[in-house]
Amino acid sequence: MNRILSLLVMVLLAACSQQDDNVIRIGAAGPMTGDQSKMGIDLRNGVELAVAEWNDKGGLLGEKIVLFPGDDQADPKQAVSVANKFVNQKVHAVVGHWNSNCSINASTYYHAANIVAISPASTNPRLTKQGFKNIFRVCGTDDQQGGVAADFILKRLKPKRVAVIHDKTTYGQGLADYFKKSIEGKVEVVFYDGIQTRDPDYKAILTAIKQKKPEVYFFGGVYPEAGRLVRQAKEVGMRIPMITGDGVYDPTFIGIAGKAAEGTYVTFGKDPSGLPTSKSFNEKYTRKYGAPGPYSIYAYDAANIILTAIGQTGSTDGTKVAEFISKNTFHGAFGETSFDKNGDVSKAPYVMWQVRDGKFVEVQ
Ligand code: ABU
Repeated sequence: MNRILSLLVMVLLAACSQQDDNVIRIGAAGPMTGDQSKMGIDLRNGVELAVAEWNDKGGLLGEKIVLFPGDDQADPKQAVSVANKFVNQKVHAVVGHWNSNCSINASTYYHAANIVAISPASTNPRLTKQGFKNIFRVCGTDDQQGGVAADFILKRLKPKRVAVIHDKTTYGQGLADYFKKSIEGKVEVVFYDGIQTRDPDYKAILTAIKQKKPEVYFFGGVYPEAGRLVRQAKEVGMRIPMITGDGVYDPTFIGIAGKAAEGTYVTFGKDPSGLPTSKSFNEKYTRKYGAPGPYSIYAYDAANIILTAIGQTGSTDGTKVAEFISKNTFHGAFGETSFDKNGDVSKAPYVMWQVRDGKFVEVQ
């Protein structure tokens, strides 16, 4: 009897794990849980909307498109588990990941399995410098935004003394280092150090920064830490602005920091909401999920690029899809996108934003 029961369980498990081969499988990977989950959910929603639109029009190559979400928890080790899961699930292409260290780790597995992956948000230059023809991104890179931040403070704020801190991640430290390289020799860098992510108390390092009397401090990192930093900077009596990067551009940062967020400078792309091409995306996204997050539109365009490439090549073969993506120009909600030989976007104009009256306002 026990043997029959075991056999029955095995048959049931096999049936459950069987892959439906008559669908197009698109992965959406990012931090769906944890303190950066807002970004992963924004990303997944953008992909889900694109997939729903294609399915409403009849699917692709006569097949339905199915979304496979993957939660990497903003953890590069977890990103490898997600990548392995996608390989086992025979996912055809991936939109993701959000964090640069997750994208870089996972890209080795996508490359080995010939799966096309487009990151909507990972900005560390290393991602596309590995020689992987199947790896792309639709955002800019940290050497570009670090340079824009440096240029802005040199021309507009004109400080003599600057402090630089980072969260010790591939993204945060990389961005801080690009910024530092761009200002060195022009202003004095009076403080440089890393913080621990998820640490609730940054007052010791902020007090050490204050003692060095900088006129501005740069932070390479993401919005949960940035929110606590500016809030606690006020508490230790610092009255100088933070300058930071795209990982902080979200209303959640202002929610965490409260009034202390006022005056913070953030580099990010231009606001796409006024573009005629983004109108339909904005309306549909808002109806379904509420206001789009900063990277929702990037994820939506990335998914449409992949689905267009599959449709136009008539194939889910990674090599054919990657080749089509690298050779063509795509017209998405954000406008025109084309890629250089590394898989980076040809145009990525960063601008400077500042928190004013509880909102991000473009100041450059
Ligand atoms: N670029 C936004 C933050 C995510 C990352 O690149 O790690």
